Amino acid sequence: MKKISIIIPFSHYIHYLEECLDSLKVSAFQDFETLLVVDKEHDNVDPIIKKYPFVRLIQTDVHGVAACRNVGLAHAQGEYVYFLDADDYVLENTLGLLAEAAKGQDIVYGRVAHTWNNKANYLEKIENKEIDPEDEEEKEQMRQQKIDSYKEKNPNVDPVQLRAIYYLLRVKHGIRNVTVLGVLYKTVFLRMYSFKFHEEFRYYSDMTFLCPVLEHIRSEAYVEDAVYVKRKHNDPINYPALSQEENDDRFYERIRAVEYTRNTITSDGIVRYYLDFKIVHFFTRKMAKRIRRSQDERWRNEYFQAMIPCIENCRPEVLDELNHSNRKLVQALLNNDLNGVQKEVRWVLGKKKLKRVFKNKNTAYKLAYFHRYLKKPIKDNVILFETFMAKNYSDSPKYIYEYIAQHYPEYECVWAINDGAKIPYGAKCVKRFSFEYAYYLAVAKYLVFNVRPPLWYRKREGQVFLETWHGTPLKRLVFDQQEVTSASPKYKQQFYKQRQDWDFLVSANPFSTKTFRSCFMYEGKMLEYGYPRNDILYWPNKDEIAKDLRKKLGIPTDKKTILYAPTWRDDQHYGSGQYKFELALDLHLMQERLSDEYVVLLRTHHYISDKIDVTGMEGFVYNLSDYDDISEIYLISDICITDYSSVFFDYANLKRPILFYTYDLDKYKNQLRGFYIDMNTEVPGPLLYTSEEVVDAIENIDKITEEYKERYDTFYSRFCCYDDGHASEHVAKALLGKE
Ligand code: C2G
Repeated sequence: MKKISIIIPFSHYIHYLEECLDSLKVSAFQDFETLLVVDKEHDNVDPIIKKYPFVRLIQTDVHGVAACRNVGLAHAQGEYVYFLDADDYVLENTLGLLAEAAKGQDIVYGRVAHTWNNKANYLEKIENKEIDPEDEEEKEQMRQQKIDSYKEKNPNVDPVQLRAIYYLLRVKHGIRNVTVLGVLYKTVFLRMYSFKFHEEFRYYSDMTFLCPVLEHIRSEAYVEDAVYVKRKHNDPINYPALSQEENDDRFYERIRAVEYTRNTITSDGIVRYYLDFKIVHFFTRKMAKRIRRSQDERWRNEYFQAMIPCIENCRPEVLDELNHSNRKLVQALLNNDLNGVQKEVRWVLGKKKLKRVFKNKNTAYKLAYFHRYLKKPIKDNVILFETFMAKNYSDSPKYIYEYIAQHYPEYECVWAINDGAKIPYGAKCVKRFSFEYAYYLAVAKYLVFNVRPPLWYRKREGQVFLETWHGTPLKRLVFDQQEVTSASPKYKQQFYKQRQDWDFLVSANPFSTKTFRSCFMYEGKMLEYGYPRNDILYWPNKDEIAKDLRKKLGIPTDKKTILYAPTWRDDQHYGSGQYKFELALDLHLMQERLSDEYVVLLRTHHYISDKIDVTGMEGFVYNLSDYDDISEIYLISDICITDYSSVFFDYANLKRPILFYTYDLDKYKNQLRGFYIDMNTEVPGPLLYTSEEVVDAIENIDKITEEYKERYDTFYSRFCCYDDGHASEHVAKALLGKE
């Protein structure tokens, strides 16, 4: 007999299954059987399953997690049963730690950790202390204090049950967090009472199994380090986990599952007390807010009515222990007083908002946005522009603006800009996250952004949003990214919502059009005119502009210039939007071998907060990282070195040599992002891996230009085919409906 039967219900998302089974394959403890119970509506598992001969495949004609788990229970032959979901994984020591502690107790449980990451990145985060074991200790202590205080007040309660309830019913969390995961259940104990999941429930079946189990346990053990890793899906749009699925039945199912579970446990036991506690808190913490705020009327009608009997059936002490405001809420519900509930929520939320404003006065503009500015009429002749979160005056919005300012002066243009840069043609400047900014976000008819607006922006009916984006995609983006190593884990979800606001998206070439459709899941209007920011590269006076700029920046006229413009690295950051950059290019070597003929123009990405130290190299290295517009810098660059930045798609318009310094290609490609095109065969220049190779290439630039000529030409016709110096004009006309 094996020590553990692992039951994995499987239905969809085959791409997660492999990591789940891999985690079992490499587990230090191997005394287990794996039952993969396959739902009747499953994805085809055959291609994967061959790689894991230890898996016992059980094909069923049942549907749903609950039913598959029940099938697994019937087949389990191990001393203990452990449920593992096909999109989750365990750590190497998890099963061993649990098995070691399992000495005949009814249940043995560990911790359930939630993450957005795959296993490699999760482990890296632990190693880098981004997941802090001290936080866990603190949580653990708080839990223990709660348990102790409950015990003091209720000396008759069984401490075995109490601790298990705290951990497994997850008393501090919402009702959807009740989980059977992370626990060894003794098989004979389960069979003695015939515990089963109620198969009618899609979302809340865990509580139908767990509550009766908790009611009957007589012995237990807890192993804090036995971690079950629950993966939150970073793409709830295409691959939602059950907990992320939005479904009309969800509300009623929650109530039905609570009522059903109540009937399977004793009415005056502690499990019942906490079950009632959870449903009451669902009402006070979540539902009451929805009753006030939701666009969906059902919260104020059907759902409100359905909740009344459910709360009426709660144990009285649960209601007695509520604080004043929550008691008022519940009382209003029980009196069928919808207005009373709404009034109380308004009062509580209002207080919270005020507190927040007092604590952080900087957010007051948001209140003004929602409560005043959104009520003002939209101004038909106002256009708000923003580039790179108001960090500079550049990129496509700059060129669109200049075209509009010259040709349609009747429009009032406003720029969001933080450092008070001088904007030509007299545009009004506002600081991002100020009252004025919030005002123009609300009343401007037209908005032109090259990244996304703040998350709190609400597009109004009548507003026209032009998203220019900021580069032809080389790195995989949004929905084409498997892991989101940087940004918020909710990135995909937020993106999905925000891109619904776009009326126009600018595309620089057919490749971008195709890729943007997939990576942004964008179906709206695409403006396929080239990049407005590249117009300058075709202007007839571009040589004069270059000459003036060289003079302005003090770059010697007798030297050629090498632009080094690398991108940022998703995994190297200090905090949100603040990235580290360690210069891997040996500028001293370049100075030694190239300074007779060249100077270097260094340009870091706007995300990089590190200032590269170039002391000692004055006169050879010019740090132009703070210069607003890279398009102007292209004009004064004779050679461009980049890595995975989209700069080369734009620079190629000049048909000047491009080198790729790709010292961390494997990591970038395989771990961080992945690419849309083959760096080895499709980019218009050589991949170089050391500073020596870069310097050699520059010394032999004519030879390299010759060598890559054919590839460059192919690249140019594929990616620079729309740019002709008139993109701003076309885009501006499309935006303003002047075509
Ligand atoms: N950029 C710059 N200096 C750099 C790198 C980039 O000024 N050293 C500017 C260029 O205009 C570039 C844009 O920022 O085209 C975007 O930078 P990327 O390095 O390509 O990176 P990212 O901001 O992640 O955008 O589809 C494009 C992608 O979204 C990439």
